[in-house]
Amino acid sequence: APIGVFDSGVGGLTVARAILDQLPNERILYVGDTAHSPYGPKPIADVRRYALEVLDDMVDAGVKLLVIACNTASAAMFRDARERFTQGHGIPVVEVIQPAVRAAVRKTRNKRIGVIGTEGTIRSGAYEDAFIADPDLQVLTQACPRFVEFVESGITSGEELFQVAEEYLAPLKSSDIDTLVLGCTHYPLMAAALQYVMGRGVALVSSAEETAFDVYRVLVRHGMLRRDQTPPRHLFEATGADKEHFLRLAHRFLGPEVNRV
Ligand code: DGN
Repeated sequence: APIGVFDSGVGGLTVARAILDQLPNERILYVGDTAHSPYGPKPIADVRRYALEVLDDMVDAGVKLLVIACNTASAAMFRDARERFTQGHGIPVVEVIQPAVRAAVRKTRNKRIGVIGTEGTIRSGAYEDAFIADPDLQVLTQACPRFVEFVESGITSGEELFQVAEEYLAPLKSSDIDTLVLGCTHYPLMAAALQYVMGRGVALVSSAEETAFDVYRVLVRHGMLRRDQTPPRHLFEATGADKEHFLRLAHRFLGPEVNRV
């Protein structure tokens, strides 16, 4: 059975990419809810409803594990997904917030951590909640809504992006954070620009990479690693009508593995 990787659109392909790199023997069924993307600016209740509907379909399609590869969806409905699919069907659910938070806690030295994400993610307070175990931590959050547009139009460097990034990140820079969580699927694609603006002294945490480590851990724990050594086949699907657009963007996020939508 494949690993089900779910996102609001193409962004979760950065998570799929990390899973393909770290677990090259696993099969992936990817579904991007392009019919309803972007999730970032939408009310949390709507995001929860859309996401649960797609996850229901993925469970019907027979996935062995669900990965909520979208920060906004994770913030909106991770607990609902656990209740519905893990308790209800015995299917483990991995999301993107907690793996990144654990990595940030390991990395920070001065206990000042920044988190950037969509409006929905930041407004939900999900990151602050996830960091709460250590009361000494100072968590500074910043919504960066325009980054998604930039990345989806292929702009991941250059003067205009640089200026917007300077503006968004100014409060985090002046608060002396030493660790920055990239709390949105699109941000790993502009990591160089973010690293440049923040300076090399700030450690970036990619939730994509950390989530892939978590997928491995959960597969091992449940005895679910794929044993078949034949090359795995993947499937990449989108709920929206414009499959061409999805495919074009998907190649940018994932590379040549996107073979069918
Ligand atoms: N996938 C979304 C996230 O990680 O928050 C970003 C895209 C969006 O829906 N705005």
